[in-house]
Amino acid sequence: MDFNFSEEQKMMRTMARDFADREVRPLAAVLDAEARYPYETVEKLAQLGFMGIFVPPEHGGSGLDQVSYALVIEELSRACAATGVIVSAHNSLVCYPVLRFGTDEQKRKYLAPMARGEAIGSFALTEPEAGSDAANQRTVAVADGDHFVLNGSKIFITNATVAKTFIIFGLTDPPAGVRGITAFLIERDTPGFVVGKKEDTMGIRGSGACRLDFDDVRLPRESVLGEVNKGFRVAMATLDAGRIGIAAQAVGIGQAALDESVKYAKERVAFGKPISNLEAIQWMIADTATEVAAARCLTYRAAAKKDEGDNITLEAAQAKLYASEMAHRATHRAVQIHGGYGYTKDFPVERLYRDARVTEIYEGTSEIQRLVVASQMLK
Ligand code: COS
Repeated sequence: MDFNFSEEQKMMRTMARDFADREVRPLAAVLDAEARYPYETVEKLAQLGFMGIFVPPEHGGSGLDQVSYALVIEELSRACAATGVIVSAHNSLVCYPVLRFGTDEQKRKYLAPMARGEAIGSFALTEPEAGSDAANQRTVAVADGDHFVLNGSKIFITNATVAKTFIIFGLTDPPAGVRGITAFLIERDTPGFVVGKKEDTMGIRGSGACRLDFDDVRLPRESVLGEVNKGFRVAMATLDAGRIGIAAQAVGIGQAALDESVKYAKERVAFGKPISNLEAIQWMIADTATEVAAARCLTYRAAAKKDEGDNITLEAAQAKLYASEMAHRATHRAVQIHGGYGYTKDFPVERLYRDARVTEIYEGTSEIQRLVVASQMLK
C-alpha cells in the first residue's frame, strides 16, 4: 500500500474539502432540524463529478478510484454526515453494482443519468424481518412469462425520498433461501411501486430514508441485475464495497468531533484558564486524534486494496467496524468536553453524536462486522 496520494487524489480531496466548507457545512444543522434532503447540494455535487466517482468517462462519470471516493466521502461527512451517506449510497451501492454486474444495456441506460445526478440511486435490501439476517427476505418476485411480479416491502432505504433508480432484492425461489434471491433494477415510476413514509430517525436526518412497498410490480426480465437467484452475492459484494464508504463517513464524523473538541478546549475557560490546559481534556483529545488516524489508515487500506482488484471482505469489515466505533467514542468525548453546552443544539457536537450512532448499524452492524472478520480469520 502506497501512503502517498496521487496528484489526482489530492485534487479530489481539496475539491471536496473546499466544497464541503462552502456549501455543505452551512446547511448541516438545517437539514438535521428539518429532516430535509439537500436537493440543491446534490446538483452541485454532480457538477463536481461526485455522483459518478467511479463511473467511467464513457458513461459520463469521473472514472476515479476507491481511494478518491473515500477521500470525498470523508470530507463531505466531516461537514455533514447526511450528505456524506447520500453520496456514498448512490456511488457504492448503486453505481458500483450496475458497473460490476450490469449488462451493457443496463450500463448505457442507468449510469449516465446517475453520474449527472439526474437519477439518484437507492439500494433496497433491508426489510422489517431482514436486517442482519439479510437472507430472510419476504419480498417475493414470482416469474410470469418474460416478467417477474414483485410484492413486499423494504424499510430504512437511504435516498429513497428522491431516488429514480432502485436496486431491489426479492425471492425468486423461496425454498432455496439465500440461493433463491435475485437483484432487480427498478425505476421510481413503475406502477405498483410506492415510496412510502419517511423514517423519523435519531441522526442522519437529511438522507431521505423511506419505506418502500411493492404491490404486483411487473418487472421485465431485462431488469434482473446479475443472474437470477444470484442476488445475495450481488448484495454481499456490493456491501463489501459500500462499507468503505461508511468507514470513510465515520472517519469524517470523528475528524469533525476532533476539530470541534480542539476549538472549544482552547476557547472555554474554567478554573482560570482554557480547559485545553487540563490533562483530563488533553487525554481525551489525544485518544480521539490517535483513533481517527488509525481508522483513516484502515479505511484507505481497504480502498487501496479494492483498487488493486483484490477481495476486500476482511479489510472493509475491519475498517467499518473500527471507524464506526471510533466515531462513537470520538463524539461521546466531544460532547463531554463541551459539558452542558454539548448537550444542546447550539453546538454541532450534539448532532455529530447522533449522526455517529448509525454508522455502527447500517450496512451491517458491528456484530455482523465482527462475524465477518472472525469468519475470515477462522476459515
Ligand atoms: N461477497 C460475495 N459473495 C458473498 C459474500 C461476499 N462478501 N459473502 C457471502 N457471499 C455469498 C456466499 O459465497 C454464498 O454464496 P453461495 O451459496 O453461492 O456459495 C452466499 O453469499 C451465502 O453466504 P453465507 O452462507 O455466508 O451467508 P449468510 O446467510 O450466513 O449471511 C452474513 C452472512 C450474516 C454475513 C450476511 O447476511 C450479512 O452480511 N448480513 C448483514 C447485511 C447487512 O449489511 N445489512 C444492512 C443492509 S444495507 S443498509
